[in-house]
Amino acid sequence: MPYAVAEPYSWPFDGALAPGNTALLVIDMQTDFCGVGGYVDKMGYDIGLTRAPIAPIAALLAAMRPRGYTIVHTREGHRPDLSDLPANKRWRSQRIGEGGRGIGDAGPCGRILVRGEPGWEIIPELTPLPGEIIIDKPGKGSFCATDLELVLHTRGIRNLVLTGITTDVCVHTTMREANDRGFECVLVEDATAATDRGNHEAALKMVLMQGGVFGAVANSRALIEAIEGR
Ligand code: C5J
Repeated sequence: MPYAVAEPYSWPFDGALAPGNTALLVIDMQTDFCGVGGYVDKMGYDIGLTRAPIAPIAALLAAMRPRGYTIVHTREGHRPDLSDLPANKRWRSQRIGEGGRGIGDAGPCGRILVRGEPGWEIIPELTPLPGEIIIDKPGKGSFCATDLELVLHTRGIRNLVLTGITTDVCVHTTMREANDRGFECVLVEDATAATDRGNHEAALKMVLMQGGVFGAVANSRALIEAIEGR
């Protein structure tokens, strides 16, 4: 059975790891979250932290793409008319943004987290290939107000490998949403990152409680070894 070495249990729970039932989720690897001049950069956080997962994600893509695994990329962002941007989300973002600029306002990479703007694009290092699934989401979770669940069920996906940024916000929210929907989740510790190292560590620890309350935690090397059958 192809299990990956993981904590607090070898993943997936039943050893059923296969291209037909497993998807790689690459969450919000957008310029606004990890690029120079993007939203996170302009809020004053260290994009060295949010860029750290790029190489491990690229390694997972390199292992999973040729074997036929489903690849799903997500982008957090809002309609240009901001009709899907709750007032409280905008207000909070303006409290911390440089010069009072928040989501929807103009920045060095275009309007912050607005669909079609340069900052909203997925970074060039992880550009989706033709045919890969892209989910545009207005919220932190990837299941809220999207068709992700339908797409995964239609493909027969049961296992989710979660990567991307940020561990404590969009990745965790997505993992919790997925777990409650019956998906078997693993969070890849070196292929995720937060804007705060302590929050990343805490988010990993939360997964480990209660026998794996939301799933498991593994590193990219262990997953690649399982995927490659080593
Ligand atoms: C945040 C995300 N942190 N992708 N978004 O606002 O985690």
